Amino acid sequence: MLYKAPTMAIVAAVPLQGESDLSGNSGAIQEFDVLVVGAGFGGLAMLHKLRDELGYRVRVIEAGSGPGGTWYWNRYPGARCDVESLQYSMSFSDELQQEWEWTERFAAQPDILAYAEFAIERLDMAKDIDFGRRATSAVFDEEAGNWTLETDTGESYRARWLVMAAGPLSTPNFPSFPGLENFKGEVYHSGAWPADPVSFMGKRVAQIGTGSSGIQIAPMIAKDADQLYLMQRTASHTVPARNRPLRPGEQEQIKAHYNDYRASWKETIGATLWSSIVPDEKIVAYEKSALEVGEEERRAVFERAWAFGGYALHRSFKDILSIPEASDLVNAFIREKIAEVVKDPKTAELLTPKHYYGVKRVILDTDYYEIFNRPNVTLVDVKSDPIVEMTETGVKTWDGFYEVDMIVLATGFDAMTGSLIRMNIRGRGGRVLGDDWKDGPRTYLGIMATGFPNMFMIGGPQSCSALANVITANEQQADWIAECIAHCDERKIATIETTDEAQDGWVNHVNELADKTIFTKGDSWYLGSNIPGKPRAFLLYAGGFPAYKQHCEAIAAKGYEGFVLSAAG
Ligand code: NA7
Repeated sequence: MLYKAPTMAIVAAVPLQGESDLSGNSGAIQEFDVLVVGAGFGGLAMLHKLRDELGYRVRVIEAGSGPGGTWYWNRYPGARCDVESLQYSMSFSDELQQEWEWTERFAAQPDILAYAEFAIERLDMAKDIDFGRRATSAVFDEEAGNWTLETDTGESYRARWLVMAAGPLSTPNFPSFPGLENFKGEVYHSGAWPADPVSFMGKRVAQIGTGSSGIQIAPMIAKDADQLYLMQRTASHTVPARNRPLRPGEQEQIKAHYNDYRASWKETIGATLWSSIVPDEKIVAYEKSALEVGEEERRAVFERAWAFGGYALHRSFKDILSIPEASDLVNAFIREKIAEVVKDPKTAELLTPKHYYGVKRVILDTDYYEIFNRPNVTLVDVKSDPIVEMTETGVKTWDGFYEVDMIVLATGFDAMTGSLIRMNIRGRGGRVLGDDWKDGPRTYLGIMATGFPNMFMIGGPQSCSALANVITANEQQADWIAECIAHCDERKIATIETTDEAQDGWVNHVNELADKTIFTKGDSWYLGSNIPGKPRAFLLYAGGFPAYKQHCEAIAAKGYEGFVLSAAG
């Protein structure tokens, strides 16, 4: 098996908690005020806020050889953001938001990566980021009240404050297919794609997985490969992105009033407007229920949303994502759309999602259904005919064998908790975060966990994170954390930690909110159900960005209610 990842650090090879060698490092310990794990957009926001606005000595530890997090690792062809470029951007520096030029409605991975690189250059951040080092352990010293962090390259760092910004979707899921190690061809994972170009030209490729990554990469493979066997377990909901170059004036309009626009986007549940480029409200009928209008009006709205692309369909009616009957109506519409494009009725039927619209992440695609009319693309239903093993030459299912030169795993991530659990994080009394979370994550605000003083999370479980515009959600948390640290330091507070009671209350609140949504009516990475053995628990805060922000602000305003602040000494 030839497996290639962007750097030598293969994510799947990170030891599980408790396995790392805590004794191996004899080098000098580097001291800082704050350590930040991860130089994705969360880590960059944290560095900026703490260093440039508050004057802290900060060091960011990053496994990749450059910034960008998700956009560093997910370099697969076709990777593109599903939030419009003008909204998926950092707000904390006016220079950045004015100087960077977006070119397309939805930015492609190379553009977003270039944007992250531009940001660290423009804001002189690289000098405070240690690239190419994966944090393997973080241990709290109760007596000293500080954290010691170690890396896979043998460095040790110490600081009173620790911020985990390791990314909600950063630990690739490598399903344990028997025999994969015997496969003689190339193997790639979408979430750890090599920096060097991968050619599909003239090859037979088996692609496993049809989530966001799989649906983006499949058309790119299909156009070059001799044969693509697309192995689908569950048909996803995917709608056309209708990506296009930004038109003259669109970017200028936003840039002229960026802060006002951002303020209005933050008022929405996902901190994202369904579109910022055509504020023509006639495209959607958001204030209406899909059930209260007649068939003709409903179809007209669906058709307009489909033609406009992006998440217009999400916003077509107010209850699309909350009422099963409304979801059924969208499903029926999508079924027709698939049947219009895909010529083979059996394939069209297989591609038709059977679950409620929105239970799993709805995907934005470019010409996905069209590939199934190509002679070199075969949809393989690995739900009814599951993968049994990989051999030296291909993929064996119960009923078939697919001889291939390359296997592409687009099998997703151990989301929200995977990266934190794999790090050896030890808090008070040596308690291990992974043990505390064995039945599902437990946090307060998704920002801190009981027993782990002075350790904050950005994009942690039970926060909005991936249910919102992630950059905006990250920035809100970075601001809150920075203010909390400054609050403690001004008052000579040595440690801040959450109480069991506050944490229990938050966990219950998060679960109650989730139970009211459609998200819990199926299986998805939102619930951890994509990873065998992972406890089923809703991993995100489903109350919307404005409510989450309000909670955070109210708690801070009440002197950090639910936290215990202990004075130095
Ligand atoms: P996803 O959305 O978790 O998709 C993973 C896909 O891989 C999905 O189709 C899975 O099928 C499939 N899968 C996973 N394990 C297997 C096995 N063992 N056999 C066959 N198929 C399998 O990950 P993505 O990377 O596409 O997207 C993740 C997020 O990134 C996305 O939501 C955006 O927020 C960005 P299943 O549906 O579980 O039956």
